[in-house]
Amino acid sequence: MRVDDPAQLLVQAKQSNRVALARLISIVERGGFGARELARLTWGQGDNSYLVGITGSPGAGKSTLTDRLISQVRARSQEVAVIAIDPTSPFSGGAILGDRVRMQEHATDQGVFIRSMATRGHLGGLALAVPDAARLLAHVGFPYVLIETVGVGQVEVEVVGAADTVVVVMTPGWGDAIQANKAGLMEVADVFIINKADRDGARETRRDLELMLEMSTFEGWVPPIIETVATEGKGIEDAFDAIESHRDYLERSGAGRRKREARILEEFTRIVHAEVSRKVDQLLADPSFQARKAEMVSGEIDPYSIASDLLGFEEEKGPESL
Ligand SMILES: Nc1nc2c(ncn2[C@@H]2O[C@H](COP(=O)(O)OP(=O)(O)OP(=O)(O)O)[C@@H](O)[C@H]2O)c(=O)[nH]1
Ligand SMILES: [Mg+2]
Repeated sequence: MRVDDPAQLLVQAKQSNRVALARLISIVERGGFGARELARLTWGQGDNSYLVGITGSPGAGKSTLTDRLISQVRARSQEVAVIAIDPTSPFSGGAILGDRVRMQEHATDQGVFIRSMATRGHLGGLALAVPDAARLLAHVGFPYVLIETVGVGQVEVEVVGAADTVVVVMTPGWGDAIQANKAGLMEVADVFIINKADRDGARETRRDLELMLEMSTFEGWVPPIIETVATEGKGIEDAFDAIESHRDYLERSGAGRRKREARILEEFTRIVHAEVSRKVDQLLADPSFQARKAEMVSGEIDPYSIASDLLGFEEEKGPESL
């Protein structure tokens, strides 16, 4: 047996073996063959799990808030897994340590699994690693999965936007609502949290948000705005209630099922893109291409022709062809 055999680890992880689960997350993180094998093993199950995405600007208090939400889930005797995505730091260092410290209260609780995840090795990056990780956690039986990510880049917004409920965390002051709007977070938000409401400016942020919401159109669900002071545990029950209300809404209206279907199709598209890109890398590394590269560089043949040959495409002629 391979040390990192996904099937074997999966059996162990389902028996609440946290070391095995941590190893599986590392497999997801690395991407490649192991991650693909794992995706095959976990596909199509875990529909009973609820995925909550928590995003917002750096330092908004996402981890502190997540820590408090864990307590809410645990108070209902449910198990919860948390993945904190760490897309930027080159080593699994600072940010991860910070997250761990902030969620340390739960470190000895067997019903809580917390992991930071970096996705640099993964060819599909964040876009594939996050759904892979969420599916894995659902598969091993966590009814609640929380994903924390900094909502700055387009891919991150897309990824977190695929969660069942998307929580966007802001802080008082005039900047955050505008930044969130620019980042495209307004379209994916299901619940807004104004954290650090102990600071000045919470009312202004609420007003900014309300104005932006007035200019948007909603079908069925209007995102509520909840104020919290995560460090003091204030407003946390309201925040959790808002998440649960959104969940009820998704179930009642059928929007939840549509969202999940859209998520699968989107994931599929990403997988195809990643697979094609992997194939292209293989072709470019092939020795037969190296010879042609010399012809291209010396001006004997143009790059378009080589690209067509390489990919096995017939060149399409006609006004509509790209
Ligand atoms: N005053 C105040 N400070 C808070 C509140 N919530 C969190 N903080 C503090 O804000 C800082 C950042 O909190 P984190 O929970 O790490 O924020 P984050 O959004 O997870 O940060 P990154 O993951 O690094 O983007 C910490 O020093 C917290 O103690 C709050 O409600 N009020
Ligand atoms: Mg954090």
